[in-house]
Amino acid sequence: MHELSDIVRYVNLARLVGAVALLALAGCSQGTPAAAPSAPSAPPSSSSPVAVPTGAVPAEFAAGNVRIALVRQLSSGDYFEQWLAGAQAEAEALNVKLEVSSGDGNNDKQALNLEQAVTAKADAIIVDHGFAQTVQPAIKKAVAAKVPLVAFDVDPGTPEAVALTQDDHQIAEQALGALKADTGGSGEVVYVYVAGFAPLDRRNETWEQFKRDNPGIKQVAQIGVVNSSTAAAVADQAKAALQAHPGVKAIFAPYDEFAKGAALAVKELGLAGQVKIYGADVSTADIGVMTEPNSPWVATSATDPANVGRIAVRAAALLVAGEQVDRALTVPPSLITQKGLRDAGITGVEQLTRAFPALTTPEVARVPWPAS
Ligand code: SR1
Repeated sequence: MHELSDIVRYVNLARLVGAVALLALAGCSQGTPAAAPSAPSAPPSSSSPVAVPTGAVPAEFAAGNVRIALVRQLSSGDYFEQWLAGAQAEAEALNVKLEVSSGDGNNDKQALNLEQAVTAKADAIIVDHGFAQTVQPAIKKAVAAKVPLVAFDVDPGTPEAVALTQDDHQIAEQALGALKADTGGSGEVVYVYVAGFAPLDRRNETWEQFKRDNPGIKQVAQIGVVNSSTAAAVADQAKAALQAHPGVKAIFAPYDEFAKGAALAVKELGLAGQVKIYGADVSTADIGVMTEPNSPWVATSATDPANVGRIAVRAAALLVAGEQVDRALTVPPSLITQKGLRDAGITGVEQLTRAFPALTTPEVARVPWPAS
């Protein structure tokens, strides 16, 4: 039971955030519904799922017999840790065994992990990031073996799989909208990007269009690296770029590890008054960086990664149960500003999701049976 003072505090918090933060929310894209590759006439696995009457917990879930393999390309960094925590929480709620592997940035290892998940006859597989050329051959095998598959942030190369994404174009649009508002649409910008990661490639499409639409914006340097210490590596690169281009006004860094690295560089060079950072993603640590005194990181566009992890597991569970799932699931982001966070006194993701209820999307891949 909430205390009245808690409710008043919450309402005030929501009002404050609503007033100062730019909310740019889109509905979830509802693509053509896709049946599970297995559903329901061709069961996907030994667990023999049947069509589920609404409201009844499917027998294999009640018995705790469902195994979902989560095959990851990357696992380090706030985004990936939060995403996993959400996936694990949803798996527990649905009484599913989540078998997690990570390539830790090694694409061959991820492909091997994926092959093993197919061979081990997982009831469903979630592929989390990855490069199309390394994961698509094994995804084809999963489809041929009638293992239902959810692909997050990687093109599965088959309409049989459910493709889950954040709205990456909107993520970039929201961050760049803030950049444009602050710079007046002109000035030198450092861009942080690594090609090949599907979400970054989509954000890059928006950046390229943004430059065409705003000829006053001059990209003076492109930097970027993705590895197990992305932020530190980007900090070094950003320092060099800022020293080579002393007129830079803004850094577009659409991944939180990029933005954290850029923030470190700006602070170390004493440029916080001159260079502002526009990022993507959010975590409690990110909120700490954004709200600390003199932080150059002024805006980020984000979903709640834990919520996205939850959706991936729900979508996979629905496929196992032979339920219809939209083939394309897109999670909308919210724009979170430094000012909004500071004004509302938000210090962590839990507070943030209370203030931005749109960050939680229970309607996406809703499971029609009760979860614990
Ligand atoms: C290396 S790709 C990093 C991105 O993946 C997820 O989509 C997160 O939003 C993050 O920015």
